[in-house]
Amino acid sequence: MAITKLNAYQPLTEQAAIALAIGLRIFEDGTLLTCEEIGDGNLNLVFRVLEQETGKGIIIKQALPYAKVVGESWPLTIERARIEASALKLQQSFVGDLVPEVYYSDPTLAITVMEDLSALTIARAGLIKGEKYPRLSHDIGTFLANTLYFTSDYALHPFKKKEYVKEFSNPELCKITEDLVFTDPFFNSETNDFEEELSQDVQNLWDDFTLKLEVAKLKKSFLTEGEALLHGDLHTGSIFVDKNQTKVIDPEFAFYGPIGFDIGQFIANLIFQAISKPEEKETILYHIENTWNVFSTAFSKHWKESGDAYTKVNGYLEYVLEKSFQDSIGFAGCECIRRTIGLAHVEDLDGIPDKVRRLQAKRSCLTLGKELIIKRKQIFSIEELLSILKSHSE
Ligand code: SR1
Ligand code: MG
Repeated sequence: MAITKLNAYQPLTEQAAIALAIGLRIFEDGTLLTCEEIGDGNLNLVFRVLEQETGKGIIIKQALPYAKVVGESWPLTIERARIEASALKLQQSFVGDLVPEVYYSDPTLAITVMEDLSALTIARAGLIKGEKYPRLSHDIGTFLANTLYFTSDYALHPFKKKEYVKEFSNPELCKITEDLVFTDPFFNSETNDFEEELSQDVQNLWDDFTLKLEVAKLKKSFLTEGEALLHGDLHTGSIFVDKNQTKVIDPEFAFYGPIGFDIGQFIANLIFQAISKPEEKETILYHIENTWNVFSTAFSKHWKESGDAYTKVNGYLEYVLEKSFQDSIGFAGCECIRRTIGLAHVEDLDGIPDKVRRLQAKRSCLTLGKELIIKRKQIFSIEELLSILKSHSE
């Protein structure tokens, strides 16, 4: 029986993924297909089905009913596959080919069948190798401006916006972020993971009540401010690139949240590069600056071309941009800290082979993260942010 006839969830095998591709008639009848499970993320199975004769491929991504990074002891809704497929389709309507094309999705099997991007590289891996991606910040700035503006109340009819808020209600995945980004790293939680040498630095963070109060405010914003449909996990591992194109993948954490969250996560993941690779610092700082400039220019353009009566009120756009900018800085600070001492680390830092340099880089992330969180409301321009970043990456 072809897997497409199944009406109950089961994890796919490589053979089942091939049967599914055949059932969907994506390839010519009778053609030789091979399949490999290539998932290296924290949560899902990812199958690449390849037509041997032509080299044409597709990706079948399947959500597992638990978090792969931890194991079956951490159950996790497969509903996230529906959210991911819906988010990709909606994002595509705003950003075109900055996201992969979705060919098919099935919420029961928790699968999304989509464009094979294997010819591209995951941005994090490429940046670690020292590759240059000239389009990266322009494309991500555009992705951010379009997806955030066109899913917000500034652009949508209020009924449509509320429909989307319901469709993208994503409590379990949000809870992961609430815990792993905003809570656990700031308390002595079991999920934390850091090198012993950092114990005193970490203890200092846990004892810092000024910091904790500011993180509490950022967490409140994440919990309560449904400004726009976020990607929800926009780190450099969620972006495929080469020199000519950029594709944002994996919006399984999508939900209605504060505009600054996606921007801040992307900036923080660039910061890991600036800190771990002094020789690339100028290029990375340029990407941070350009991301903000492209985002704010495109967002302003969309705002001026549409919007309700209030969007014409002098100073309102500037208020929204300033709030989003300062929120981004705070969220970037949280990401800097959680990727250093929390559950889910990044190779940019953990992969530094020399222990002294690695610890130094991690300490820079902690002090910078703290400064970004605490000082965010005193930073008014991208130039001021860059000068703080420069002082921490010397
Ligand atoms: C249990 S999931 C750990 C992390 O991986 C995802 O990509 C998110 O960033 C999450 O926080
Ligand atoms: Mg992911």
